[in-house]
Order: sequence, then structure tokens, then C-alpha cells
Amino acid sequence: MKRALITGVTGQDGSYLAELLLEKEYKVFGLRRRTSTPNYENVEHIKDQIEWIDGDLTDLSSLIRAIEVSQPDEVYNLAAQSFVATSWPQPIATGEITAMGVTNMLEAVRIVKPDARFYQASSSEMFGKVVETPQKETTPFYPRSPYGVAKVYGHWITVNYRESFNMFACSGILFNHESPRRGLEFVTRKVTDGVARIKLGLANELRMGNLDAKRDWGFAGDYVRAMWLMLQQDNPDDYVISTGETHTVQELVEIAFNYVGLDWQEYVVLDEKFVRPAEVDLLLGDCNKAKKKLGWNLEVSFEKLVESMVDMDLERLGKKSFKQLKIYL
Ligand code: NAP
Ligand code: G4F
Repeated sequence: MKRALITGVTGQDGSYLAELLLEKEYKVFGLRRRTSTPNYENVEHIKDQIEWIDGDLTDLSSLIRAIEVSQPDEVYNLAAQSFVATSWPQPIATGEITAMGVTNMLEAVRIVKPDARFYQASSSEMFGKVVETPQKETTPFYPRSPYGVAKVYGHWITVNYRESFNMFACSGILFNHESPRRGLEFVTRKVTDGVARIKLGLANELRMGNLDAKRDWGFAGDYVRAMWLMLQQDNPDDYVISTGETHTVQELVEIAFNYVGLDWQEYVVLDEKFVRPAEVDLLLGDCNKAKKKLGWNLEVSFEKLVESMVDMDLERLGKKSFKQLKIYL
């Protein structure tokens, strides 16, 4: 039985990855940090199958202990302050968790179990003000937020530990990926939750920032398969994971409102509060390397993804899916 340690297991990706590894009969250890109220929403259904270890990415001693206890074959470092907008008002915390936290994890692995395979959650946000399109593994980085800067550090320290200590360390440069488990502050979930609220009569507007930004959005369940595949190869390497399609935020809004038969222009209000000090205008990934070398492929399209998120939010908020609601409308 293989053993894996996941940091960030209570987050969107951590929960899908834990499901995947449990299906593959791994023994799964999950690092959880102390919170004032329990935060198991994404993993409630598999909570008892995970061995929980208390720790925090900013506390090296807790990470050393986590590696000692779990003795992992594979470590997936998914924990981060991951919301770009928060990285301006909290740049230091973002740096300590999202940048230095990676060094803490790598040190814990190097000290206790240097033969463990290591996955770092790198991000397309590192491409920022993009210098070429589409973006691939060799595209230079130009981050546009404290979060993006922190991820560039995390990326290069992972490459450096691979080259300095011969560790099996990989970075997945993942483009935006979403699901019904996405945090409510990220734009896809904010829109699908907002549309569901409006449809159910719980709200009458949706306040948004920059509708012109373009993102390459995929489904999180497809993306965690790529993480696992990276650690099953003969050699460690870095890979871009993306759909190869880009859409504006406005297109996202249109698809979600159309799905429930509403005109977005009647409800969306532009609010400066959601406009960022510096924007990443366009992301579009070239994932040919991952397709060729990992045999990775997508299963869920953008439209299907948005519609399933609207359905899940309608169900959560109204306790009925839109398909069921339609029967009564
Ligand atoms: P997420 O839902 O925000 O989850 C973040 C996880 O990190 C949560 O489990 C959180 O714990 C944990 N965490 C935060 N600070 C921590 C700390 N100091 N110590 C220990 N754990 C801590 O993020 P996600 O969308 O699943 O993304 C997973 C990773 O991929 C992140 O590193 C993110 O930056 C990166 N990434 C995401 C995307 C994307 O589109 N989703 C794309 C590229 C890269 P709590 O539950 O206690 O808050
Ligand atoms: O959903 P977002 O907050 O995601 P963002 O900033 O692209 O970051 C996500 O993807 C990265 C990978 O590229 C990850 F590394 C990162 O951890 C995170 O998962 O915003 C997407 C776009 C932005 O251009 C933003 O300005 O949507 C625009 N937007 C417009 N109105 C909005 C809003 N974003 C949010 N969150 N809220 C709005 O009201």
C-alpha cells in the first residue's frame, strides 16, 4: 500500500486528490491546520478514511513531524494562501505560506525522507503579464500579484531542490481549475452562487470586477489526475496543465445566467471594489507536453463545468436541482 501526505487537503484540489488516491488504495495522510471552527466541508464524505496530522506550512517542526509520522512515498504540497486578491492586503502572510512554506515542506522531506516524491502546486499566475501566447513550460514568468511572486519562488525552490539534492520534485503549472467545491470568493463560484441566489429569489444583483479578463478554465477533478501522473514517471519534470481554450469573465457570466433563463445584463453591477491593482489579462495554456508524456486528457468542457456548478449551487441553496425546479416552474 502506497502512502501519501497531502497538504491543503481540506481545499478544493486536496479533496479531489484524496478521493483519487483512496480509490487507488493509498494510505492518505492529510495535514490540517488549527481553525476555530471545523472546516471539513469538502472532505466530510471521506473524513474517516484520512489520517489527520496537525500542522502548518509556516511551522517547520510540525512538517518534520508530519513526514516522520506519515513516512510518505509521495508528498503533494497543495496548501497555500491561494486567493490572488487577498495577496495585496496580506502580502507578508502570502509570502510566508505560499513561498517560504514550500521551502519548509522541501526541508522536512529532505531531512526525514529524501526519497519521497514531491509535487508542488505551481500556477499559471506566474505568467502574469504574459510574454507569449499560449504559455508553456519554457515561457518566462512575469508575475502581477504578491501571490504570483510567491508562486514563482515556490516553483524555483522546487526546481532547485531537484537539481541540488537529486530529489524527485515536480511542479505542475496548473491553469485555473474549478468545481462545485471552489471557494465562494473565486470568480466562477461567485458567479454560479450568485446566479443561483438570483434564480431562487435570494438576491437581486451580482457585483463584479473586470469582465474582460480571460482565463483558461478546466475542471479540478481532471487536474488532480495530472498531479498523480507526474509522480508516477521515471524522471521528475515540470508540466503545464490547461484546456487550451480561453474565455472572458463575461462569457462565464453569460453561460451561467443563460443556463437558468436570465439576462445577465439585468443583474450584473460593476463594482470597483473587485478590480485588482494589477491584472492578469490573458491566460491560455499549451499542455502538449503533458498530453504526450503523461497521456493526460480532459474529460469536462467549460460549459458543462459552469452548468454543473450552477446546478450544485441551486441544489445547495434551494435543496433542489435546476432540472427538478424546471418541473415546477
Ligand atoms: P484552496 O481551496 O484555497 O485550498 C488551500 C488549502 O491550503 C486549504 O486546505 C487550506 O486550509 C490550506 N492552507 C492554507 N494556509 C495554510 C497553512 N498556513 N498551513 C497549512 N495549510 C494551509 O486552493 P485550491 O484551489 O485547492 O488550490 C490548491 C493549490 O493549487 C494551491 O497551492 C493553489 O495556490 C494552487 N493552484 C490552484 C489553482 C486553481 O485554479 N485552483 C491553479 C493553480 C495553482 P484551510 O481549509 O484550513 O483554509
Ligand atoms: O477566480 P479568480 O479570483 O482567479 P485568479 O485570480 O485567476 O486565480 C486563480 O487561478 C490561479 C491560476 O491562474 C491560481 F493560481 C489561484 O490560486 C486562483 O485559483 O479571478 C479570475 C479573474 C480575474 O481576472 C479577476 O480580476 O476574474 C476576475 N474577476 C472579475 N470580477 C473577479 C471578479 N474575480 C473575483 N474573484 N471576483 C470578482 O468579482
